Amino acid sequence: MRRIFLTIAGFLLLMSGIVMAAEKPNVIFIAVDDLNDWEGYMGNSQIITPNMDALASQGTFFKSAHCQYAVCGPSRASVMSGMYYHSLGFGVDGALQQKDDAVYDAVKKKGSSLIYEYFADHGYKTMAAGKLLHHHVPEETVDVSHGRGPWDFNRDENGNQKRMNWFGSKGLLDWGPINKPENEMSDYKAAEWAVDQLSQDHDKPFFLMTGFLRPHTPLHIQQKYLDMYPLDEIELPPYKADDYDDIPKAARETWNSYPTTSWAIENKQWRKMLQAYMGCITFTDVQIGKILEALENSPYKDNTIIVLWSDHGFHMGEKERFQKHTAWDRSTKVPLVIVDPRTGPTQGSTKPVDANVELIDIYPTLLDLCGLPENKVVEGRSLVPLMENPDLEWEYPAYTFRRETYATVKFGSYRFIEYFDGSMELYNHANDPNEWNNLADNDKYKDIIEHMHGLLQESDVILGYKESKQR
Ligand SMILES: [Ca+2]
Ligand SMILES: [Ca+2]
Repeated sequence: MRRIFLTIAGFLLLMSGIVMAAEKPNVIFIAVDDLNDWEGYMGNSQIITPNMDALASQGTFFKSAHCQYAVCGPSRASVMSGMYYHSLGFGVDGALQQKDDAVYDAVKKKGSSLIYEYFADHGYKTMAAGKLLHHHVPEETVDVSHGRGPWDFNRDENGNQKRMNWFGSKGLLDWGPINKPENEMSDYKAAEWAVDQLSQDHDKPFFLMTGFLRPHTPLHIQQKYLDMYPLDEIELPPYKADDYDDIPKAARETWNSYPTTSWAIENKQWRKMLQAYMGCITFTDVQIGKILEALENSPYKDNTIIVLWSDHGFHMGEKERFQKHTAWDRSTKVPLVIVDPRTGPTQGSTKPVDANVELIDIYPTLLDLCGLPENKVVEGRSLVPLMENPDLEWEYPAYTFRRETYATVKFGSYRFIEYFDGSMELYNHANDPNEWNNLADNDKYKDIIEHMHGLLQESDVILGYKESKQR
């Protein structure tokens, strides 16, 4: 009798465990490569992104989310670990660490786990396609992997990469139509794979990751996407020809091997570059739309959290530049959307969150939303309070660091930057959203500069900065 009772008790316990597991929400985790956050981007800008717009209107759109390192590999290491890049032991000395295995090992050494592994340890099935860490993720560390497809290039008849416009010494920045069918693009295949996962039954809650390669360069995309943006109708981003007159040498010389805006204007390429970037974004939006539609038509639609983020911003001619790497908002600021269908939008797209947040906040936010125990090693903070109340006072700084180059902080309406030679920049976004007027030499802002310098001093970010400076 006792034995039967125990068996029944065990059965009930098991059932309650299954029910509890079934109640855990699924997660769809979408990374987009080099997607900047042009103002109005998720709403009414010239870029055609109906799917990302719809997603933003279903949840919380963070208008001032910042990456912790404005280049792919280190930023992704931060997002996936929930830690500042230099806290992982990288970024201060040695080469820029871009290897997935090295990031994986570094996180283990800190006694932590990458975000999907943490979910796996708490009963989740993990699935991955595309670019997540710098390449993908170590395939043996996820339950199901599609791997990552190759970069899609326009190619000549011999299969060699065919450049159409830019013949600089390095880098992938080129733009124009690709002579490859859409369904052979790596991103297309990754989206189809994710759609397929959503059509299947899963016996556990899932953590489904898809990382898109576009709009990362080369900006090669099917002609039909370019045709959506007639050249003469393209609105150029804000540009000030003498913007560099008031910034330090270190700022002008932050890594860049790409054409300048002056070059693009002189050679009548700026609109073509914008057309290609926007075409690549629309192509990616179509791929994202497939996943959202598959979710909508699946039994998972009411119990699946979606997070969409980009690894860093991207200059498209603003501040005399193309590409990333800089300490300015155009490089550090990214689109971040989190949707929880169980609560819906707090106040929807009409009320985006203005607070400065960091991409390392994604990790603890997802744990919070899914009711998983806190990971104490993680350095970000849960954004759930902001999802519940977009107007909440949120007086936290957002830091970005670049090895041997700069440390920067966004705090309130101010952006403050310190370069390794001690030179500085200060901008007030309240009246200078383009960061054109450097206030660092203006005595009126002495107290603010001191405060911002103090924030960098206090933070772990500056530790990396200091050590690096001594080298
Ligand atoms: Ca990137
Ligand atoms: Ca300026």
